[in-house]
Amino acid sequence: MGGDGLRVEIDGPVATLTLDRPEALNALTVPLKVALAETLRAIGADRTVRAVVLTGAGRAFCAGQDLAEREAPDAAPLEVELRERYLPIIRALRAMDQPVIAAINGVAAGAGASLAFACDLRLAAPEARFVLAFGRIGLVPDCGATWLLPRLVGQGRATEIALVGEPIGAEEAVRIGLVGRVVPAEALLSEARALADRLAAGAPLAIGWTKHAMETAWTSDLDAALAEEARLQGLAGATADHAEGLAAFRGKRTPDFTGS
Ligand code: LHQ
Repeated sequence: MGGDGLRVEIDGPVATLTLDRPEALNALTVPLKVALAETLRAIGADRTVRAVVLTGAGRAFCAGQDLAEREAPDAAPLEVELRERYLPIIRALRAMDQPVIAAINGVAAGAGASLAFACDLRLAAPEARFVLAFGRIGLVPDCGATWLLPRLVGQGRATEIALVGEPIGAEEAVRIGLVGRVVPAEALLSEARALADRLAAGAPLAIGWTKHAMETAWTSDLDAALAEEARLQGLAGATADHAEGLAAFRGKRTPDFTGS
């Protein structure tokens, strides 16, 4: 795994993926997009990985599509590029059972902002900012931004962000619910790792079901959401991890969840 501008480090139950083209603010090229999609799919199938951190090398999180690459004569049409290169990344992030934490160390622009939106949790350094750069270059929001952003900040604010395109700084991002919290740049990765470790110590099946239930509830009515919760609770209640959680509570000890 890894290569082509993506650094992959697996340490115990936590995988850290670093977009690693700092000279171009980690802009997304075809090799990087392919590596990211393949890595996310592989990690999604790897039960030993229980949480993922996504971050950027250098001073940016990700500047979105590599604009120089788009000028190549053989560049694929935008719709094809999105369908074949970008959507597998967004789908993999949303489909994987493990929680993904974006550690947003700097600017997240265009598709780079969408990448951060598609993660489950977001921590930001004070230097982080979100730039919905699409409008400035005559494009529309993509990579799930029209779907993900309203779910994070509400339709009114999301529409304003998408149409006006003013950069959103770290503190404002926290205020509007786009980011969980701001942490000093030098502590960003260790804080993200601490959060990942905490999630990795949870019951993996329940965490995966929670992640998916939180999402499907948006597109269902209350009755359907209640029924889905009941169905998932039936599954969760039958796991060894639930029995372990109860036993640990009774024994006043930390549970040892195995994902079964
Ligand atoms: C870059 C990039 C970049 C290449 C900075 N590419 N080199 C999806 C489907 C298919 C195609 C179309 O689009 C999409 C969705 C999208 O992602 S559209 C949005 C694409 N991204 C942008 O429009 C952002 C472009 N970048 C910027 O506006 C600025 O660079 C930001 C605001 C991100 C950061 O500004 P500064 O901090 O002032 O840095 P800088 O502009 O000086 O950039 C530093 C270097 O990084 C510079 O290279 P150089 O060789 O001059 O040092 C830039 O050319 C390079 N770079 N973004 N997307």
